[in-house]
Formats: sequence, structure tokens, C-alpha cells
Amino acid sequence: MWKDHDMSDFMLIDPALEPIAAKVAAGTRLSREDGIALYRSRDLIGIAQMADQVRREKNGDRVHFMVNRHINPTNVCRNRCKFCAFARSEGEEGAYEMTLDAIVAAAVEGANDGAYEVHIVSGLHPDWSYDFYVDMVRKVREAIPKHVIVQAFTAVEIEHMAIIAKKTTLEVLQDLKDAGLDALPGGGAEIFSDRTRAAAWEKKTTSEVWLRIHAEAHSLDIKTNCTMLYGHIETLEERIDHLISLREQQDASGGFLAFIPLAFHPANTELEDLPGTTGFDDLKTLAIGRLMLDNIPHIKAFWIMVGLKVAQLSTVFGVDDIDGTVVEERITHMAGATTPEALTKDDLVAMIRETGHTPVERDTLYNIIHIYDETEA
Ligand code: V47
Repeated sequence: MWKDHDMSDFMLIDPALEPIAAKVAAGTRLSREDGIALYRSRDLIGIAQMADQVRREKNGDRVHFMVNRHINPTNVCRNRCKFCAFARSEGEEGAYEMTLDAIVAAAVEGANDGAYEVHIVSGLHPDWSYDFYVDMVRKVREAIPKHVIVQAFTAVEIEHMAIIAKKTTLEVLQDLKDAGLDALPGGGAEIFSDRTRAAAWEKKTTSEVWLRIHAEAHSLDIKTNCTMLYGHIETLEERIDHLISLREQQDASGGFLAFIPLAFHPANTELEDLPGTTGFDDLKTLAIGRLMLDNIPHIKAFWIMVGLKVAQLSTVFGVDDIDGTVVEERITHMAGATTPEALTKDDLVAMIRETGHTPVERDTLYNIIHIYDETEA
């Protein structure tokens, strides 16, 4: 059995962390300055102890995973963000687009393999119609059992649909919900800063619109996730401001389920001279996410991006979720990821069990599918 800490239990090397530890022990919200002090500190184990305490208060000794299936219907995209290796222009070598039948077949295959989620994210195809997107959700929904959750389209795609349909984003979300959409993934947030946006993703959805679309989804009882793309041109202060914007949004609309920091992969992007993230930074960012986002229930390490070893370690750095079986992942692999594209349920259970936590299979909404006891294979 794990025991709860008071501040005196945290073994801190960095005295700058002491006032933060007192706040964590008392359950007091951390400030912008606290967040920056955490990032400036090298006391990774001190930060881990605090994040682990918060993680256990929220999620006990459980670490979640899921059986899911990612589908990326097209990489044709009119935005062409500098950090993205996935996007192609129409007709460019490597550009692809799936038919509706192929998208539905991939979803059915996922469901037959035991997935509880199909996760659909695409580029912004200049020729796809609004009806195509709505039909995609309807046909996928009709083809798979009700318990399989359709988590589809980032806020960036929702804004794109609103533009092509000449509708409001709220109307688009309502249409998609009526067609069977259950949840939105958290992508496309990047870093909420006009400076970084102007420098590297100027055509993309603004911070205000990204946050508004998630608030609208929450108002329709569509749960969503949130992300932060880190390790490129952003400053540490911009990371903390991003986290605070997410925290404020969650205070206001309450529908974020999980925060997923996305570790930048530079290969084949316009930012390929940048070094990418380190394991130290990945673990620190996950832990700081846990500490700053006191109102978001789950922190997810996407093993595809941080790697299997960091994902496993992250379960003592505030993380209570290591995502899923995934099966087919293109966005990070086209940017140089060397992780596998898929894991089995047994891989995930074994990874979690080795850390002493209880593996829990969940669905997108964190409904529990199965709790693995100590002996179960
Ligand atoms: O929106 C793009 C990011 C996102 C790169 O909600 C990159 O459960 C790193 O959002 N290096 C898509 N990241 C992935 C995503 C996601 C993944 C897993 C789970 C969930 C969830 C959401 O990936 C994009 C963008 O922010 N991205 N290029 C890159 N080179």
C-alpha cells in the first residue's frame, strides 16, 4: 500500500522547490511563477515525488491503457505547419487519401480486434466536402458496436469544416454529434502563443478558437482531451502560459478528460535542425503537467512520442495513462519516431505491472473495462 505524503516526506535537493512542495502537500493551486520555478529546477526526483503524490490522490495506484485504433484518412493538408512531417499538398509524392469504405473497414477491423475507441485525425483536405466528414462519422458509427467510441477530429478540423460548410463551429459539433461523434482528441493546440504561431503555424487555428471549440464541445457534453506540442521553438514561460490557459478553460467548461504533452519530432520537418526533446525534459513536462493541471483528471504519456522506456518511467512522474495499442500511427513516424506502430494488450499490461501499479483497461471516457489483478496474464 502506498502512503500519503506531507511536505516533510518530499526529499528535495533544490531549496527553490520547498514553497511549491508546501503548496502541493496542502492541495493549493500552483502559480505561473511556481510553474516556471519547476521548469528551471534540475531536481527531477523532487518534482517526481510531488507529481506522484498528486497522481495517487487522483488515480490511486491505477495506470490506464486502452485498446484503440488510430486512423489518419488523409495527409493532404492546406495548412503546412513547419513542425509537421505528415502533411502533403495535393498531387505531391507521398500524398494519400482513403475512401469512406476504407476508413469504415479500418474502424471495423479495429472493433473486431477488441478496440474500444477509433481515433480519427486528418489533414485539411481542400476538396473534401462537409457531407464527406459527417458521412464518415455516420458510417463508422453504424458499422461498429455502440461500446466502441468514435473520437474524431481536432479543433483544427472542426474549424475547417465550419469554414467549408459556412456554419458555426457549434453547429458543426452538433451535426457531428447527431451523426455519432462521441469525443474530440486533443491535437492541434500546439503552443498558445501568437509568437510561435506566427513563426511556425501561421495558417492554423488560433488559441482563442481552439479553446472556444473545446468549450463548445463541452457544452454539448462531448468530452475532449488537450495537448501541448513542446520541444521546438517555444520558451518555458510559453509552456507554462499554455498550461494555465488549459487550466482556466477547464475551470470554465470542465470537459477535458486528459492532458497529453506531445514531444516534438523534428525529422523531415522544416524545423529538422532542432534537436528534439530529451528524456529529462519529457519526464519533467509530464510531471509539471500533473502539478499545474490540478483540475484535469488524467495525464497521458503517448508512448508513440516519448518512447516505451520513458512512458513506463512516467508512471512515477505523475502519469496515470499510457494510451493504447494504436495499431497504425503516421504523424510521429513520418517525423522520425522509432517506436513500434502498435503494442499488444499484453505488452501494455506487462509494462504497467513492472512498475508496481495496477493495469486498468479503460475506454475513451475512462469507463473501466477491466482491472488486472496481480496474477492475471
Ligand atoms: O495535432 C504534429 C502533433 C498531433 C508532430 O487526444 C507532432 O487522445 C510531434 O493530438 N512531432 C496529433 N508531434 C496527435 C494527437 C494525439 C495523439 C495521441 C492521443 C491524443 C488524444 C491526441 O500531433 C497534432 C500535432 O499537435 N504533431 N507533428 C511532430 N513532428
